[in-house]
Amino acid sequence: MYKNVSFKEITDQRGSLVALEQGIEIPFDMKRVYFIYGVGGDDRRGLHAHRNLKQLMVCVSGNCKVLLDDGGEKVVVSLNSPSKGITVNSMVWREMYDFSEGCVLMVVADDIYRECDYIRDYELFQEELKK
Ligand code: T46
Repeated sequence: MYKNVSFKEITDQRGSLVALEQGIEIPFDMKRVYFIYGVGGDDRRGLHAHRNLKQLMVCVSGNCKVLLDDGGEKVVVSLNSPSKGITVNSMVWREMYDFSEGCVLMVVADDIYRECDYIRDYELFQEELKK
């Protein structure tokens, strides 16, 4: 359903740097990067699954929680470091919540934005899992 990933931090007296390279830290062909920020602490985002999309999620600032649900198991992952993230497979329901002030969630995706890849209804998600 998901995998924890850690990135090398290059740190000196000026601070730290993390680099993500396709084929090394990013285990798929990268087609899109987007950022989610300015989310209120009581707001919940996601609430959908993707039919095909694979993604890498990293909180590059602040922290948030991600509920992942493959229809059988549910797990909650805390994203709280710019040097740690998760890769999330297709057909996983996700909900992001508990965003800290100043949280910036970076997501790298293996495809461009296609609304037809989204399943935004939980019952439909369960039905499609059975196919
Ligand atoms: C995901 C989680 C982690 C675009 O026009 N282009 C884009 O690349 C994206 C991602 C979204 N949009 C539009 C579609 C909606 O009108 O931006 C609006 C907000 O998107 P959405 O409500 O899907 O945002 P989240 O935060 O619920 O979900 C997003 C991603 O959409 C989704 O793929 O896995 O973050």
